[in-house]
Amino acid sequence: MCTFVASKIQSRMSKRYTITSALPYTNGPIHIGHLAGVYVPADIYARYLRLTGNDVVFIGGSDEHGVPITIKAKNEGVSPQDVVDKYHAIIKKSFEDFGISFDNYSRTSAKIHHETASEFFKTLYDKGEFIEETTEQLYDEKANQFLADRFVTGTCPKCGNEEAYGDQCEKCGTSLNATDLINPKSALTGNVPTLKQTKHWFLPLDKHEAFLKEWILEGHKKDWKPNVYGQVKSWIDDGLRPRAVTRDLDWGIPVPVEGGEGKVLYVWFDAPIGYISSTKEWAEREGKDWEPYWKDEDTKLVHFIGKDNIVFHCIIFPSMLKSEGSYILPDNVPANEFLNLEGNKLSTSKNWAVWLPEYLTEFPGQQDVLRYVLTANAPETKDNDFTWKDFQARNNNELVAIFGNFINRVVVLTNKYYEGVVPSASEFSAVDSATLAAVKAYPDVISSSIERYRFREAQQELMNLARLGNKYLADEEPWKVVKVDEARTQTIMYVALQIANALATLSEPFLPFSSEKLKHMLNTKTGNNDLNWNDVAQKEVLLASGHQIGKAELLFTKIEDATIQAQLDKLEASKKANEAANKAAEPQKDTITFDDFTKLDIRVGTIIEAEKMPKAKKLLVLKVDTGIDTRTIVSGIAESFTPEEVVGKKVTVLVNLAPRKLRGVESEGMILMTESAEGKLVFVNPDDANVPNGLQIS
Ligand code: B3M
Ligand code: ZN
Repeated sequence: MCTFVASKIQSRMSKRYTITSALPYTNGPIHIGHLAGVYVPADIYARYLRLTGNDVVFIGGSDEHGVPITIKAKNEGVSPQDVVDKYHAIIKKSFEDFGISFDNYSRTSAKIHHETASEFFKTLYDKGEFIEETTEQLYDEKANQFLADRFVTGTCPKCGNEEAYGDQCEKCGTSLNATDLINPKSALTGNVPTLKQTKHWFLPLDKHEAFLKEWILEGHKKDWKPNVYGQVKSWIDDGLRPRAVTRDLDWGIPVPVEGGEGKVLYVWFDAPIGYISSTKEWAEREGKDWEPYWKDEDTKLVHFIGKDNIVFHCIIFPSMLKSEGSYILPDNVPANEFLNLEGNKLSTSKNWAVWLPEYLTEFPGQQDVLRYVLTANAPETKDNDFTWKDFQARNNNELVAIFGNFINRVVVLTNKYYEGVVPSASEFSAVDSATLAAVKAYPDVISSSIERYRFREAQQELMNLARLGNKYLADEEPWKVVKVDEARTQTIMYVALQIANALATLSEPFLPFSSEKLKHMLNTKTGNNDLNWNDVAQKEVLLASGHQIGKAELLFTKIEDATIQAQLDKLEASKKANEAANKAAEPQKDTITFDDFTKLDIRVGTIIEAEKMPKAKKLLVLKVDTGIDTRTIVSGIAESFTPEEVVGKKVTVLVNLAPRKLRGVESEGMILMTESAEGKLVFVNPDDANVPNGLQIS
């Protein structure tokens, strides 16, 4: 195995890589699904490639155009620019906080992007790569504008859902054209839209079919992930059609050609060009040339995305690049499937998510734990589930018990026995030699997984190295040997310290914060002991005898049950709130006249006594001070309140309801109640206000 390893490393030459990760829409913060599907794997890949000496640019940025952003702005009564400014800052900070090591994080509202995307469109236009077509689109006469897909709602022609959107029915999943909707309505004004002619530019994907077939279906059958390849194949097999790349909207990049007034580039036309503009921005800042990163055939271009973006990155963007003519095409598009949370789909609108800013306040300093769990459970080949119990178990049983425990023992014992100075080894036993040889094999084992985009497998191998260290110490028991054999103890500690420093380097792509901490503990940031990836396999000595290490700090800390329960409770509350919000409201009753209303005599009162009605589960017998008298009211609230809980409560009472007997007790009025989100009865009451009893409610 070892000879194979060495030869493989020598043959791996330094290369230029352009790594992109999907530009998140800037209409909300990001959550664990984004991190697991796109940004953590992309970051592992980028960090690994830098550590192995490659020329890497890792590109990110915010996607600030598109209809959802304009809708959010409208709902909040602010401008789209306000919306994107707010979330761009939040998202950018989350990425920094979680160690996503972008070389540049840009935004599509940046000038350089507007220029780049405009120019790109212009080039394709001048080359005659578009077809122009005038079609009839829905138009809102009142708002004076064409209605983009999301601005139209109506009845789905497939399933009858009355709230389908112009691009999709969320009930049955059918993808629609706005003109397919029955009884369409403008989401802007509620008006019935009219049809009006409008001209748009289309990218004739059908013309690129042959090239796409050859490039992907034949060229990448083996190296692209089956989920990606399969989706692309089914799109191509279905037959590709021209796709509009402009929209009638006022938020976006203006169409830069004659007849384009009042129109903007389709968000999916401009967004991927954002990768190019972000690269340009980076190159300008760094004094580099951006072009080799996008135009040199030797550059490897890799797009990290979620599965909902596959068609855009594998069919549409490559067709754009190919039409332009001077760009390279992606070498791979390792799209992931989706991450679920506690068995349910992550959802922004249902607040079913773990938001990164919130995680960080609740688990300060524990970014690596989340990175670790998301990689261990990455939805690489199928949708996967994040559960808080698994989060806790992986932290406590793996990071704390294996990795952390090994490092802690090594550092503590080195300080205890040798005042922190790495001892020298005398003779290696067979176990020592085998252990050191095994350590040197890890860089290549992990590389091979990373290079095939198998990040969970790669991280498992990293943990196997920590396991190896843990087992070595447990088997060799230096804490016992130290009593009888000084030289042997030194050798054991020397070997263990070599493993610790290998871990400090090899963990960097996965656990960057812990790697940094470990390097600090081992005091390898300066001098000769900070290893790169290949050093671990190639250097004879990984941590030199005589080197002074630092003091022990905890790398990971145990997460208690109560902490996990608090997270579960939070999700439970989201679920309840959703159920309440989704509960269909009762239809309105028949209208009443004002005279009808004034017949009701509703007063403020206080419950002064309460007891259970014998043999009735639901009933309490109450004495209520109504301000005009004290009367008996029988109320069906015993399943929501104990008698003790209600005594002293202010309530609203309908006092002129005809008395009626319940279980032999005459009830002289009714207490007004409603239901909480959890289905518990609650008083409709002036509880907090200091209102005198008897006050009329009118
Ligand atoms: N903003 C969709 C998304 O966030 C879109 C990605 C653009 S990548 C060029 O899933
Ligand atoms: Zn439908």
